[in-house]
Amino acid sequence: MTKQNRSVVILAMVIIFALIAAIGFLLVRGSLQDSSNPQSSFNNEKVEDAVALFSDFKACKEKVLSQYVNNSHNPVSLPEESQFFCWNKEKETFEKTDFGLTNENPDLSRDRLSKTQSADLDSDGINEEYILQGGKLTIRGNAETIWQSADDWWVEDFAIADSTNDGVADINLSVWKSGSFGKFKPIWVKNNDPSVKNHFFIFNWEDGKIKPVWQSSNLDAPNCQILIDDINDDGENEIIVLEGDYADVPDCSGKYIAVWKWGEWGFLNEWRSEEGEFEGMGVEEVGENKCFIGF
Ligand SMILES: [Ca+2]
Ligand SMILES: [Ca+2]
Ligand SMILES: [Ca+2]
Repeated sequence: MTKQNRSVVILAMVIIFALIAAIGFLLVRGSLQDSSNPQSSFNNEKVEDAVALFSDFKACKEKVLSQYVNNSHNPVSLPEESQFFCWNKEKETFEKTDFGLTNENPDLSRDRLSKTQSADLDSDGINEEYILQGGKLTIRGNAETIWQSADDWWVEDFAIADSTNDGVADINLSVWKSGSFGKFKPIWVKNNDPSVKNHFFIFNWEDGKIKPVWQSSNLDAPNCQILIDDINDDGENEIIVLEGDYADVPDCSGKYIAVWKWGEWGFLNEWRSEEGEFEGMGVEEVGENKCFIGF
């Protein structure tokens, strides 16, 4: 090799080494910037590990919930911008109604941390306790735990009432979980989207056990709160939900109030409010009417 050739080879090696060093520096810098942003790990759609996505979601959720610790058990005084919606029999629709303010109604408190309901759904004459705490629903009876929601679910809210109008009280859950389907996905779906989305699940007691009755796939908007009541006085229950926005995840803040009704195999949307900001909602009897309130 001539002296000139040797110089060219050395120069080429120096250039290649400098390029590798520059690329390496940029890669390291990029990954540090990513990890320094706490949101990035949750929003990173490229992570296809459902377990990792759910555990990120749960950690964020617990962080958000801790902000509500101090005021979670206080009754809510209705702020001035509260909105009342009542069924108008003549027009056959829900209408925003001006009733002025109702103050300090403890039934309207929305507890973001825990919620307990008692009901005898297995008809043994003794009430079971349905306890929601830290994203987990536990059913207890005779001082024993009868059932618990899955570890890879976050239960946002629940309601015990006959949502399917078949005369049997249902356990209705608003659940966050990773993946649109459970163990069995429809054959026409190639890839199960692993992102954490909100679902509506219904369970019943059957032969002394809790059995799934109906489970939605990913909902278009998350249900932050569920109420079940016959809100238009037709003898059948409606489901009134406080709909949030996936953009607010891990928080769930109300943007719309929507009324749904059980159809033959799923829920049909009957009505939706205009966009607003609702911290919570409640049902209240106003004269002969039953109205729901967004506050
Ligand atoms: Ca019972
Ligand atoms: Ca039912
Ligand atoms: Ca009804």
